[in-house]
Amino acid sequence: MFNNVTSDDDESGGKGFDEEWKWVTENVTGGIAIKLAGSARGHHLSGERTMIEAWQHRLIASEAAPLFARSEMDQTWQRAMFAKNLPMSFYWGALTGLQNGQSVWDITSGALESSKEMGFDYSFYFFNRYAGQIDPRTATDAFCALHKGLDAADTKTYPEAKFGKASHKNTERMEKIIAPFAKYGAAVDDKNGLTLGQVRQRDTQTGFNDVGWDIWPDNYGRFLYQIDADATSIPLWRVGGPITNKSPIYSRFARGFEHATGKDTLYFKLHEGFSQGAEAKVMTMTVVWYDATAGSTWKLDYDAGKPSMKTALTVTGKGDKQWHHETVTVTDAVLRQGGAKGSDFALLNTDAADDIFSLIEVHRGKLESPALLPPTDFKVFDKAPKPPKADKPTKEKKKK
Ligand SMILES: [Ca+2]
Repeated sequence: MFNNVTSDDDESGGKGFDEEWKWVTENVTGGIAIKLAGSARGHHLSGERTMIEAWQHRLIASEAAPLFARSEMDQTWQRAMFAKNLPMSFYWGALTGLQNGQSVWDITSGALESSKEMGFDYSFYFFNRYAGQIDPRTATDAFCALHKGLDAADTKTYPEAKFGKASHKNTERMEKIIAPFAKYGAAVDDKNGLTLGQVRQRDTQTGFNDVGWDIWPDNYGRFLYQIDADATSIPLWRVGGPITNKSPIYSRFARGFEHATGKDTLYFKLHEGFSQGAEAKVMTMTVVWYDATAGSTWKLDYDAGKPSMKTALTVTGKGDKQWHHETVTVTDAVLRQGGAKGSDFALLNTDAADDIFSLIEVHRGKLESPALLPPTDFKVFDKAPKPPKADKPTKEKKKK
């Protein structure tokens, strides 16, 4: 275990332990363990993009010496932002940890004891299903959780000439970035949180923000990737309206069709190594979608090694405004990226009414046990969240 031994490139201001990191990577060939400080303690925390970009490629599908990463959940889960919706916070925190490549998530005994009655134990099962899947050739499962984060530190996507100077304190720039996405549900619950580092965010932020500083911009996933996401689908936030402590976990982020602008298909491909050989394979796919409109139709197609893709599933909406899991097993999946745009799977709109999706999972073979579903009925936090640790009066205030 080499806590804090990181290269200068991976630390802000180049203040890593470069010499030590070089020694460790050259000499410790049997396996290296590191700590990803703060990983999985929330989502849209400042700095998460830099951490993911530094570590994910070393932890997942890497040909180098095996690397292993842990992080623990502290009391963050009892603070205001997390407690806004516990199952939702744990779920998207777990996805952020998985995106980092985090291998082990140590949970405090208090959180473990509360997890069943408060409905967030599902996130631990989800994390465990994927955390050990680091080699695409032997991985049993792949997933893509649809998400867009508006990263104000990204000057390529949001040029300074149009949106203003890229600085962590420039909330005007962040508001300009989020404005065009307000129609898709993007919002800022706590403006002050936009300017904070992740330690202060976890302690004091009171709600969810969809724009942030150095936050993860794309889908979360393992070995399953969406192709041309922004050109073929729209991002969605807070599906079904403002987030409450009872909102389903999936309502936080999604993507969907926008028939009016010709965005009618979500294309996905597996990691190159996941599906090998041209023979027919048994695969099980699960799609989590939001049933917004009665009569609206969509379908799931897959690459069966034929000139055109084959349909695995067709669905017609009832309009019950609920999230549903659709699971289908096929026996003739080839999945060599032979579909449109080099895809293995596609979610297609088959009428003019738009549909919304949050998660697609692929399991090698048949399901050994029924799909584990997040609880729809759980106990909500009945006491006020813990007050921030940092909000003790400062010396400055005491003088007044
Ligand atoms: Ca439709």
